[in-house]
Order: sequence, then C-alpha cells, then structure tokens
Amino acid sequence: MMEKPQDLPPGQRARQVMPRFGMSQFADRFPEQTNHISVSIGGDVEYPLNLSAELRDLSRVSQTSDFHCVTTWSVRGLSWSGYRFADVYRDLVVPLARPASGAEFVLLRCQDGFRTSLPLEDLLAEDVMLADTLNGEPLNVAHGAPLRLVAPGHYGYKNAKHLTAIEFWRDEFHFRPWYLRWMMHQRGRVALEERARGVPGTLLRHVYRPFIDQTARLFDRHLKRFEIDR
Ligand SMILES: Nc1nc2c(c(=O)[nH]1)N[C@H]1C(S)=C(S)[C@@H](COP(=O)(O)O)O[C@H]1N2
Ligand SMILES: [Mo]
Repeated sequence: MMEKPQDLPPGQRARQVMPRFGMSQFADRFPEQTNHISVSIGGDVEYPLNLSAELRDLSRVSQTSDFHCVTTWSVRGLSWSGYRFADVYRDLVVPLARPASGAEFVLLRCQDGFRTSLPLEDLLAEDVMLADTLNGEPLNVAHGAPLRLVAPGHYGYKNAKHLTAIEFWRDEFHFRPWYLRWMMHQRGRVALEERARGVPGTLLRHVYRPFIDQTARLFDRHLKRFEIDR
C-alpha cells in the first residue's frame, strides 16, 4: 500500500527549497564567527560560563524533521545533527552553571542581534536540538552557522540561528523584545497554531502569506552580497 504523505500542520504549505528567512530587519545582518562554536550560559545561574569544547563530550544525535515558518511556508524532511538540548541542559548546564530553581524562562541570543525565548519545558522536548549540520553538511551561514536551535514543534522564529547565548531566568523581565509584542507568542507551538499572542493564527495566515516571496528574495540578495564580500 502506498503511504500517504504526511499532512502539514494547520495553515502551512510546503516549499521545496528552504530559503534564508526572518524578519526583514535581519536580512542584512550576519554572524562574525561562523566556524567556531561558543555559547555563553547565563541568567539566574550561579556560575555563568561558556560552552565550546565541552559540547564534544556529549553524544551526538541526528533527526529528520519538518520546519515551519510562521508566515505559512514549511519545508519537509530536513536532516539535522548536533546535540539534544535536554542533554546539554542536564549534563552541562545544570552541573556546571547551576541555574536557580524556577529559572525556566529561557532567552536565546544570536550573533545577528536576533533574540527569542521559550519555556524550559518546551526546550526539553525529545526533538529539540542544537544543530551544527544540515543534510549532512556543516551548517552554512544561510541556515545558522555555526550552531542553531531546531525545535520542530515550534514556529521558525523560535529556531534561533547563529546562537551565541542561552540565559535561564526566573521571570520574563530581562527580555526586551525588538518587535511588536503581539508578534511573538510565548510558546509558538505549530500544532496549536500559536502564531502570535492575542491574534488568531488562522487570521495571520492571510496577513503573512503575501510577504513570503519578497522576504525570501530580500534575504537571498543580502546573502549573495555577503558571500561575495567575504
Ligand atoms: N539569528 C536569527 N535566527 C532566526 C531568524 C533571524 O532573523 N535571525 N529568523 C527566524 C525565522 S522567522 C525563521 S522562519 C527561521 C528561518 O530559518 P532559515 O533562514 O534557516 O530558513 O530562522 C529563525 N531564526
Ligand atoms: Mo519565520
């Protein structure tokens, strides 16, 4: 019997090729450090520290998962490898940094100035990774070199590229968003269509869709210029 192709989550449409993508103000921002992994661990922790070589002590994991941008494009079947977030948390963050109890609001900072957040609980899901390869190649600049978060159950804007810092806080106070506050949901779960806070996800499908192609072209233009200048 033929296997039925897996349905996409509500409101999503498949795209064949994954574009470099994001909010347009990040289209011309690129990471400085693309071949050396270094992630600082901070927030309400006893011992702030930097993770780099320590990551290599963890067992590597691979997974194939779909990717869903809030603007409704999805790419199926991406193969990632790297480290499971839960392993990083349990084997490195907890014993070495010693987060305060209740430090469960997690802020992710990126080299291009982008930042996003997720509840610790969501980050500890089985399929959440810190990835350094995509489809068998080292992660390139387009898709988040040298290290990015992969959280397939959450919209793209939670999947931080060019990750540089992870902070564990007891409250949201330290998170100064750069975007309109409604645009980012606290959790952003794809299955529940949590595209934004307070605005119905079904409505936002139609708001975002017309901007996909022009945004992808804008990011592509800047990426080509960056690659030529480098
Ligand atoms: N550092 C950083 N991470 C980011 C973004 C960004 O602009 N900067 N954009 C987010 C959004 S909205 C999406 S859809 C995905 C896109 O990932 P891609 O460029 O690998 O397709 O990255 C997310 N992570
Ligand atoms: Mo996105």
